Amino acid sequence: MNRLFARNALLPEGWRKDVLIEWDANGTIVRAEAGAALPSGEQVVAQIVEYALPGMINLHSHSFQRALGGRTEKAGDAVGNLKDSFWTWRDLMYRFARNITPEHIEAIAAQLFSECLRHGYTSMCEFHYVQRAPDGAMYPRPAETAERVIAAARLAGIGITMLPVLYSYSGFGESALKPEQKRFKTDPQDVLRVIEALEPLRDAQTEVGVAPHSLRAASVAQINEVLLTLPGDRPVHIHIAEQKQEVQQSLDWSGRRPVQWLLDQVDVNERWCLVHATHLMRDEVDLMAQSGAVAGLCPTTEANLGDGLFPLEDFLAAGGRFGIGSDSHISQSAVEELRWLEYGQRLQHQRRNIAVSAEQRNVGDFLWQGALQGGAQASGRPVGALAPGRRADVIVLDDQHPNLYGLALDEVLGSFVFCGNDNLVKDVMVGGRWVVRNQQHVAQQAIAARFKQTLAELREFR
Ligand code: NGQ
Ligand code: ZN
Repeated sequence: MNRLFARNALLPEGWRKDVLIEWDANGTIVRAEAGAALPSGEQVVAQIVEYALPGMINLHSHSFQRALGGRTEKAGDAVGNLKDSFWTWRDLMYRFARNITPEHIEAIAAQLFSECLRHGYTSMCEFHYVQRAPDGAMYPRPAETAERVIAAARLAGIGITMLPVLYSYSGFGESALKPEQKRFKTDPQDVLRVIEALEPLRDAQTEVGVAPHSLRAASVAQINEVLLTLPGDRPVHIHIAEQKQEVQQSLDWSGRRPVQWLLDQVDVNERWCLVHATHLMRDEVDLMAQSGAVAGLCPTTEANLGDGLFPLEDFLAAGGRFGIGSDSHISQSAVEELRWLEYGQRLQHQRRNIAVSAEQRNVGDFLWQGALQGGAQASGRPVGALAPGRRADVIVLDDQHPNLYGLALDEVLGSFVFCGNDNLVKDVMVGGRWVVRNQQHVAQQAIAARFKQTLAELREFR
């Protein structure tokens, strides 16, 4: 029976009581009504839960980096001022990417996706750039590695937006790729070929967009060339203004900052997700907010890599849209991203309760609902709300956990997002199918065994 009865459910308009959710055979919600009667008699087959909310969208993922976790947290040989930085981390990551196989890519992604599901995410946006073989040749199947990541999403049962990456240069001004970037090399024609090869895989759980890696790795002319051919409704993601050095290089080369430069030269609109956008001037904040693009914020990775803090308060005041991603996957928890997002702002401004609006003063509710809306927009898929026409992507909280005892409804998300470190996500449904039951992923053992084997094979990468 395709129905769920939630004594409390988070609808777009807020928490509502006695919500009956029904979906069709394809996993799309056909009904989500508050104040419904508890199904009785023959209909009691409905499942009854206490707290149901829409699963979160993870709008920025490089899934293979999950296997690097914990292995880059040791200081290198600092010589003079050459301290560890984003760029030294990137060298390690490149070395790790050098020899991974399509099988490894699939195994790591499946593990990651099962973990993301257990921690509240029901959709991923995969910013996918390891597209060539270790020797730099194209695989016989141009979408080989992208297909592996999609296969992993299907195995784990998570929704996915695959974003094949355009990656041609090592820096501003079209400088040649470095040898260690040869597995990433694509030009507009390569990317369009991959997108075409993925076309038959598009379905209710799978969308395909594109991702110019950054203004360092793709030129404006190339970006516009790809956009000319890509259907107008597909999402477009780009890394931008993450590091101060990148902003400086952009200024040196073009006289403009990266976000200024992009907004000047390219039609950036609602289909765009600007990932990180950490280092912005006030006018860039306003222009970016006005563009309708989503800010793709990845607080745990941005902290881990020493990026800086996004000007969230100004951006929200300007009407900007945001979503969250776990990027390098140093964390797989939606709660942790949202918590860090707010805490970064509190530490910076030395105030409290910053991610709120006049209409929504509960920080947890504001963050969860905001990241759902922005994430759904960035994913290009009908997700992020318990409403007709959206996917039946639902997480159920553990109402037996002490952190949820004795709370008013408008305190539930405050506790979920800010209180303690236990995982309160108990059951997870994607497209109407349960994929996490009682905190266990349904294919956890097989997926973990393959991941363990993969890590054993990738032990030595330095
Ligand atoms: C990436 N990650 O593509 O994995 C990047 C690092 C780069 C983040 N930006 C590489 N967090 O930007 O050149
Ligand atoms: Zn990234």
